[in-house]
Amino acid sequence: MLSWTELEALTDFNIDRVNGPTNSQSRLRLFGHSESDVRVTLYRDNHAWCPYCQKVWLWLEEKQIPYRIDKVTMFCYGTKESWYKRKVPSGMLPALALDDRLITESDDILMALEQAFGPLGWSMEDAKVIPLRRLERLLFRAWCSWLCYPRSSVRAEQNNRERFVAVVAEVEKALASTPGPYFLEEFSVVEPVFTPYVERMNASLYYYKGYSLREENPRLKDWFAAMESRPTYRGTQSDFHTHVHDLPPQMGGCYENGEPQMLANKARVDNGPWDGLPEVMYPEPETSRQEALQRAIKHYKNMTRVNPMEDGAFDEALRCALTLMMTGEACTPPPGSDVGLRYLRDRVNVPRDMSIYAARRFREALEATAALAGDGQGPPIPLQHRRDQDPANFRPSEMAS
Ligand SMILES: N[C@@H](CCC(=O)N[C@@H](CS)C(=O)NCC(=O)O)C(=O)O
Repeated sequence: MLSWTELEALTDFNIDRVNGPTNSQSRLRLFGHSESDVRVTLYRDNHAWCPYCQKVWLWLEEKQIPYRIDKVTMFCYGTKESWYKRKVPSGMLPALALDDRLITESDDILMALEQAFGPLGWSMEDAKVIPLRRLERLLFRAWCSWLCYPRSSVRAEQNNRERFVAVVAEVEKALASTPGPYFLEEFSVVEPVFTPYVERMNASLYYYKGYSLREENPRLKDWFAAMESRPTYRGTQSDFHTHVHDLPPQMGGCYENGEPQMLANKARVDNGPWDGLPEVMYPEPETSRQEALQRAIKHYKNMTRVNPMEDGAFDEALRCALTLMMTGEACTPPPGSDVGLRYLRDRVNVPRDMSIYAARRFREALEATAALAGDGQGPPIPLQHRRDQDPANFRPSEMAS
């Protein structure tokens, strides 16, 4: 098992958070401008999970508007910051400060940004965009009706599925009406409008219903591929594991249908193998392992503190997993590591902690090392809240730079 110093020598992963590719750790984005050009502050959740925040985030990144990011705790993760409640008494996210104006409601935010910086392709209020915004809400409601209510009967489950699939057919038709992969002739504001929930639908229906939105619908498949060709989207993109375990407290519950395909999908998202899941299809970057290692080194003290395993033993177990990830050499971790390592495997969050492929390699190494210790699982992921992920416990450690 390698020491922390030896592990540190195996990664030089580093990105320019201010001017480089879209990433969830930035606090300031300049796109080559100077700091005095910044007119915008985006208030978004610590977890880079809030869908309405992702919509505004993508828009700002696509338009390359210089902005600051202030991160706020969502209610189900911990205590809302009092400075934020003074600004936005409801505590709702996102909010955006534009010069001296504070704006809430993601649609109003996008419209204010359009006024200040011009539209992203077409305006939110363009006659082409309005029906597509309506279609997105229709799809959202059909998804909620299927996912978020316990099934009363096999027939009711079937009806909900059919209603959702019928709205998806409308989405396929809209995508087919232009020659390219996007909703309008070119990438536009319609993509940030659809992206957050289509991404969450793809994950949650695969896991809770055994339905693969991305694989069963050719136009959406092309649309996802086109989105994944953009570094902006890649930087905001989450994975199935993160979404399916973040959604239940946010949505007031997600209900499994218990069908064989659903059960197989669920086992795969939770325990692997993760390669090949229809959550990502662009080729893996060469730096994925280095990225995972760099993030683990930065945060291992906090990870150790919150882990149910005893600190010294967890430190060793984690180094075993990281050694495996970097060198391919398996090393047997201390007894009890199955629980400690699987606790962490279940709490790697994308894109908050690292990007999608880095998380895959990290989870894979955690699982393979845990399996050498036994088949014990960590404490279950809570369904009513996610205070196991309270950002107050993850303030940068002394190691952090
Ligand atoms: N209609 C609002 C919806 C925003 C919303 O529902 N935000 C949720 C997060 S997705 C929120 O801030 N909830 C409070 C919290 O979780 O702390 C918008 O479009 O901005």
